[in-house]
Amino acid sequence: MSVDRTITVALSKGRILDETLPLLARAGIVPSEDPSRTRKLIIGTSRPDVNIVVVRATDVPTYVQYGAAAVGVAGKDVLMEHGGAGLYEPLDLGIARCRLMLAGRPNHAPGAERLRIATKFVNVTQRYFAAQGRQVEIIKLYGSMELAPLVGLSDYIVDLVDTGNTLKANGLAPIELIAQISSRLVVNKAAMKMQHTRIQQLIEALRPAAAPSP
Ligand code: PRT
Ligand code: MG
Repeated sequence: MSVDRTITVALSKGRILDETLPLLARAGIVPSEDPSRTRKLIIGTSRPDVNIVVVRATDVPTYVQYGAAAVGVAGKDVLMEHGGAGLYEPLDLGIARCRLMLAGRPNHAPGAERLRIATKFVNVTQRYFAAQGRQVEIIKLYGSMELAPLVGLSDYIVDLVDTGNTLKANGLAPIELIAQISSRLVVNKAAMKMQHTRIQQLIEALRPAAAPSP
């Protein structure tokens, strides 16, 4: 970990970027070009000591874990799946809210064999069913999970649900709530020590914009 004067913030395109930029703006941090339009991956900001990097949502914890970005914003779903090694999670930003759910066809009667669950959240799903002593077979997918029960690939899926429209459009229904999800500020543990003042200032600047603690 270098004693760097710059704080790099890792964000992902899409809803996290869209909902984080207003929070950063209130903390006085405005990107020097539109991160959703530029092809640049490292973007300067109105603060000479703060850069933004744009990475895949699932890669945010990895960049922060290894200190390539001192801080980042990631969904709790992504953090649960990553495991959180090397990360502090000081702030619930209350943005990009949704629910991680078990879902399936409403009248589906599973066979006698082990339940098959299609998901990209393999670790979370494994832990969820293991904690209940339920034996399942997990089928890893990278997207379009809703298709799996329709074509007989799986009995159920574990996926994120917001409005429920995607499930409904595919004749699926939510079955069990696994976790309430929102996006969190994550901080590299070593950076939290080495750049403590700078990072603590950033946390405090973002805190008023964040979700009120429940
Ligand atoms: O898209 P990419 O593969 O690059 O990565 P990603 O899908 O992880 O990124 P992105 O931007 O789609 O999601 C980033 C984060 O937003 C997630 O990690 C969640 O924490 C959060 N979030 C909030 C959501 C949703 N709401 C959401 N509705 N992420 C995904 N969805 C999808 C869901 O997977 C399903 O396909 O939207 C669909 C369901 O929406 P409804 O409204 O039809 O229920
Ligand atoms: Mg997506």
